[in-house]
Amino acid sequence: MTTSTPHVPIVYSKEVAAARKDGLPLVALESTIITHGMPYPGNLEMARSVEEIIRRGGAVPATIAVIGGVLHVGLEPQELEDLAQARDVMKLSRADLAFAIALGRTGATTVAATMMAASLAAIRVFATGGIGGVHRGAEESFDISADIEELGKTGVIVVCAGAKAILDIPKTLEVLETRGVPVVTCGADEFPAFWSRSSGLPSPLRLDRPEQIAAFQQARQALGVEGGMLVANPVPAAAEIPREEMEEYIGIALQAAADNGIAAKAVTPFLLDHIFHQTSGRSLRTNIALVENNAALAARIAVALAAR
Ligand code: PSU
Repeated sequence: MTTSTPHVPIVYSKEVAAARKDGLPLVALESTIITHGMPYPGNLEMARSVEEIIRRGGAVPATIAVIGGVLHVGLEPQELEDLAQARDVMKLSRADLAFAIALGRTGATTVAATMMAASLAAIRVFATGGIGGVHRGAEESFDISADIEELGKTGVIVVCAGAKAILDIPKTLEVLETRGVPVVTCGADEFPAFWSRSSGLPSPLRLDRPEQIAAFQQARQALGVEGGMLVANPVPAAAEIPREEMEEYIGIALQAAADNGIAAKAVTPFLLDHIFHQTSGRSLRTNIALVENNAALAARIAVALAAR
């Protein structure tokens, strides 16, 4: 009988393996946004352009997914293309990442599962669109994303455009605070609301330069503080959909979700898809613009961390 902890085999893409060897800054990317967050082919275009933006920023992209039970950190171009069109892909979080690995399944990683994989691969920065959080009506449904718990535990910087406005943002910020997760908005006093620059809520912290964010994270580690940091990066003004307008779409989508009995993991993809159809695709263009913006900032943070 062996008492040693078994290691999860990780398959690195050629590009990521070379970057690890050369000590280059890496930025993790999730795959649920590709498989459950956006329709094909917009999802593939987004995934490719985000990787390219990270390269242009002087870092190396590592898109994370489980393919046939194997944890991949960095996908080859064909793997990315296949995943963007795949059906019956699991949406993996902390509760079932190991399930997919053990049972040979294919699954996309959410923010929570991507943070776990990034941490295993010693990647310190991760770019996404918007984290999951406390859902509206959580006092009844108990629906709180596992992303929040993961941020409290795993030491990765997550760059997002705020919490998705479909959530209860004040409660999301409350729970993040309880879990000891710093919420830093870059370049604004207000915490952003994904499609909109404004949430009506002040950001707990503000920093305007990637070097400051890197210094803050390093100081947390020196203090022995566990867990990640949430960096909120408001969507570029040219691409935003104003908050009042979004609230209308969200109200209609939430009602449709209730009418159709949508629950648990299916809620967020359902709402995103409903809003995509209501806005005739405009919400998707905003979503892509904000992820690209986050990728650029994440690359700058990764470069700043590597220089310290
Ligand atoms: N950002 C996007 N689109 C998405 C997501 C993030 O622009 O679809 C995904 C992330 O994978 C995140 C998930 O972890 O939404 C949240 O799902 P839930 O609310 O079920 O925890």
